[in-house]
Amino acid sequence: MNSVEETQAGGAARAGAAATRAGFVALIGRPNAGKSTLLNALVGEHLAAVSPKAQTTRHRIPGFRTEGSTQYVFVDTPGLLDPSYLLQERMQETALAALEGVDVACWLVDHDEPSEREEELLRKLATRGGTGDDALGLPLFLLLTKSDQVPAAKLAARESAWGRLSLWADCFRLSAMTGEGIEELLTALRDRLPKQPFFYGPDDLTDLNLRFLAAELVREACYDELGAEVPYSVHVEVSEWREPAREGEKTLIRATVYVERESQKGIVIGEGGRKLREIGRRGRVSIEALIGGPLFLELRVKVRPKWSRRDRDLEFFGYKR
Ligand SMILES: Nc1nc2c(ncn2[C@@H]2O[C@H](COP(=O)(O)OP(=O)(O)OP(=O)(O)O)[C@@H](O)[C@H]2O)c(=O)[nH]1
Ligand SMILES: [Mg+2]
Repeated sequence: MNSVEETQAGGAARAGAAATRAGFVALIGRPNAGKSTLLNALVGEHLAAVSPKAQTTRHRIPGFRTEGSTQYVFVDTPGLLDPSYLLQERMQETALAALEGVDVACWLVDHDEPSEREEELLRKLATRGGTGDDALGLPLFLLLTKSDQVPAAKLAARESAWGRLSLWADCFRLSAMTGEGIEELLTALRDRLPKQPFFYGPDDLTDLNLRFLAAELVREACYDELGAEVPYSVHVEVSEWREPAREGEKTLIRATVYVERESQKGIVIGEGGRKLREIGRRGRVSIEALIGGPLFLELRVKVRPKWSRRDRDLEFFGYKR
């Protein structure tokens, strides 16, 4: 995958006579704020894993939306928190690195007021690129999410508490469920994107590969099916992907669900293999929607002790520094 900076440098070099606008928009915020749900709504495809459990996203997930002469490159990120073990540290690094080179950062909130740490980060971002007189500043949009489930009075109080920071280029009340605010957000973002050629084909939705996306959907199924703690110990790798040889045949995907302890392996498999079958069924349905055809999904479970706390395992699984 190209880094944002490399891609943007290429884009800028080709700019000039461009009649198009294109640019990068980061979605950042606390875990569970609704970033991945919004990314999927903006792109119109279930690219990013979503779950009611916090800390679902672990990687930078780009999703594209091309509309007429505008190309939005949205970047979903892991939720920002105080890391307490190595995987969480990697997730924070990934989220902050995803802000490099973006044109706009959307700060998503589903909570009432900023913490000191959040305020500090946002102030830093708002003056990104310099200090004093040459401060460039990253345009920050405040997105109050889940507006369909928050009473209007509460949303208004939330808006004024966050508004007091006086850092915002714009503010929106949004619901990824009803679509409230999405068109308004897109219009405001468009005006902030540089006039330059598209970075990707107009039909492209992401530059992530299908193996990665499929593994994420199996992991999402694990979040749905497994109790409180186990999903945090789950990593999924696709080991084999076989396209159908003939029309009417199924795609074959073999994937491994890694956990950290023998007891977790038992939980993932479940009595008589029932849990794993249900994870497989959910994962298959999501992946079939993504690839647009029938799938045979084979899962197995392996223990990799304490992988979420070990540097070498994290690197092996692609959680890069
Ligand atoms: N009612 C309602 N629920 C929402 C909305 N957006 C997200 N949710 C729910 O909020 C929960 C968290 O959503 P995610 O999109 O996974 O949140 P996230 O910010 O990506 O979370 P992390 O990846 O953990 O940082 C899920 O249960 C979503 O279904 C919304 O607009 N309305
Ligand atoms: Mg997410």
